[in-house]
Amino acid sequence: MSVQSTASQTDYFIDLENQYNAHNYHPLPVVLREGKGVFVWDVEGKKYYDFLSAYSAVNQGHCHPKIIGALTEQAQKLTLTSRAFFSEQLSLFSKFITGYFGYDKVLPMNTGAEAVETALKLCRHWAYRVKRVEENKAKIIVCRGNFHGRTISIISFSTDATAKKDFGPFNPGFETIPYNDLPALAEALKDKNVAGFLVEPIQGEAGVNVPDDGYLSKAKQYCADANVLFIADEIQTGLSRTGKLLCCDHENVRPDILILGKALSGGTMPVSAVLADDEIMLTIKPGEHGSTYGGNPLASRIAVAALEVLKEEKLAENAEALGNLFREELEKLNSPHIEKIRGKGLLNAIIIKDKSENAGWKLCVELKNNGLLAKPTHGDKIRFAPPLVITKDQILECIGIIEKSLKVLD
Ligand code: IF1
Repeated sequence: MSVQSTASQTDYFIDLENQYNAHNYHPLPVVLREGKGVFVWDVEGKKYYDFLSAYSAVNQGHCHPKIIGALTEQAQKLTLTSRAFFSEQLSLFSKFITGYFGYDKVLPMNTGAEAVETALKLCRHWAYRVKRVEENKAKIIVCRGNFHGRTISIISFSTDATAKKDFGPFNPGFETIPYNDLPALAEALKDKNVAGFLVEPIQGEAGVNVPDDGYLSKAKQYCADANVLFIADEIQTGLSRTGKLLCCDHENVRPDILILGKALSGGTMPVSAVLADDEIMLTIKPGEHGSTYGGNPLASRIAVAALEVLKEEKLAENAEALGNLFREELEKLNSPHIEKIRGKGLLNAIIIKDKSENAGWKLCVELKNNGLLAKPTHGDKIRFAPPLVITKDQILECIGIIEKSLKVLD
């Protein structure tokens, strides 16, 4: 395939993608070709700090050598068997990940949304087969501002009009309460048909919405008292992103159902998983749930390597320390354009004061021009989430880029 001269390669590939790809995103005008660690390069050869990390799927850094090594080795042996047969790699992965997180069993899937759907189905099975809720009456509580994926069931309980408009009709069985609101949860839990409470320990898409200290631990206690499953969606907050292995670990909360995805594969391919103890997991019988690629040998081998890297390279500790440094240095800027800084570990966001339509976009284009890639969410919130392998010097360099770029809002 011949490509245009380097000067207009960016335009050439943008035109191709706009011509032949659905317009379900509005990407920043940059065309990426390569990634390594905290850096990505565009088709013009320009280097950037990646401060999105593919929405926290690249915690271990782009193309981590150990993870790519596991991928390339397994890819030449056996990639897919389906679950019609046992597989060496799935059995090894299952033992490894259940020991790693301390659960009886794992149910492996592919995308995060599939894992969330799996958790919802597990919760309903448990409701009817263990809690003895009346058939088709099970309810699952969710939070306003949630983001759990894009399937019809999941957007049925979204409160974001953009995510759900003109996709109806929607699936019943969900009740929405305000996030970070314990009295509202206590009230909702009075309904004996409630089977589960699905919550993000920090709401990512909502703009890194961090709940009050104690919210998760009290919510878990309320659920236990009401015989309701506490279901933690750690797809974005898990795997060392917030400074602990799981965000729930900050409050020593052990979810009844734990949902993982994204960085579970280190950004190589879709790998997700649901973990639970036998009372919940064994409610699903053979033939009641599954997927073609769920638990495939390639994904299993990659996930073991991706999880090993988190501990070997102490990425949670690095996220904790450098996240604190990042927020402290942002505060020290005393920028007239920053209304709020919030986050935990290396999952952070700023809220800018300029609420005009394109202010967030304009800042992100300027950040791009200065060598740092980030994306606005809901207009005035800019998420900053670099790979967890970033160094102190690189954080300080990026603070300089952010300081310089904020001037575009003057
Ligand atoms: C998009 C952000 C959005 C997630 C949580 C489940 C899923 C996600 C907590 C589903 C996925 C991605 C999806 C992507 C943008 C990004 C995202 F929050 F990370 F920024 F949309 F809200 N639970 N989040 O964050 O996992 O099926 O995508 O593997 O859809 O635009 P998935």
